[in-house]
Amino acid sequence: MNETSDPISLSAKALREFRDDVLAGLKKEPKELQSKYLYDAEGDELFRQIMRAPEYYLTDCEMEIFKEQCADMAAPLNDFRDGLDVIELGAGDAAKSYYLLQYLISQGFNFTYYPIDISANIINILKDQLPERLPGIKIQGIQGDYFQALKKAVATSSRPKLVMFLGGNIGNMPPEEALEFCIELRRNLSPGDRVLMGFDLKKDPWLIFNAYNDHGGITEKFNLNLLSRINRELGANFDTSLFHHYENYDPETGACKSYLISKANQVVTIGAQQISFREHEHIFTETSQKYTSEQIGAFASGSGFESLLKLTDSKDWFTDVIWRAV
Ligand code: AVI
Repeated sequence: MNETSDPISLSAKALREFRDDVLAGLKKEPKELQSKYLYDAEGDELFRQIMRAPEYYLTDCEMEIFKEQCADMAAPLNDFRDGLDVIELGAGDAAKSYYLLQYLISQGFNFTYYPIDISANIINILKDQLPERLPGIKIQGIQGDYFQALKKAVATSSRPKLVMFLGGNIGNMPPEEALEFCIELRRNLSPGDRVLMGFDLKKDPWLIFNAYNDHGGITEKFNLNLLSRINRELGANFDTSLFHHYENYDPETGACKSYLISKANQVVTIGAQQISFREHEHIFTETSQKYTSEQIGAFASGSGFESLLKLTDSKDWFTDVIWRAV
């Protein structure tokens, strides 16, 4: 989930798409904005701060799994010691995958690491810095959209693959879309290939509620930054002090949803268009879906994978699973 949208680097096509999506979403009833637009340069920085917030447990839990259970994680890859492509969708700074890559090197695996990210900047940083920290690593970064880049990676070699999708990013898709994503992932792989995916688990609803309502107000800033981004890039005039962040977790469905709420009746101008908001009207901005282990198993079987391994952190709050394409 790392999208760099520095206005200077944003192509005309991407800007047009952004404007069309924003206007279409704000003309809907109820209003919505797509969560992928939360991640411009400001949004990336705010998300880095969220990951350090004491209430946001996801990163620490998954980091613990990677720091302490790499040997278990690598066991289902043993058949591929002599040749493996490790592909990471949305690699970011590879802070967690670093531990697995280090372990694979220490165990003499012959592999190439293909980090995929929408941000060319992130790929360049990884290509420069990772070999300093992991001498001997073979790395081929690919900038682009997940599946478009995955196709490129798959086309470059016929070795077995491990595709990683970490951080609970799959939770930012509604469940039906997440299943579609797994089906599309399977379509791009061959029988025997492996997937390593991180899912946030259902738990005490207060823990989840607080993770998206941190006391420092970083999540609120992160959410409001979407309106500031629309101001910056689309010439809009949102007054962010007239909106507030609201999050709601439903323990029945596992849906954790973020909204921006209008504090007043108001009219906002976006370029030549005017959008009206009623007092208390909401804009849906993001879903962060939580799952049970049974639901995760159903994703695997429903998309053509067999579950091989399930690792959890010591609190049982987050899980990384390994699947095999059947
Ligand atoms: C990137 N993703 C997994 C985060 C999450 O937990 O859904 C995004 C986020 N939104 C608010 N806080 C964190």
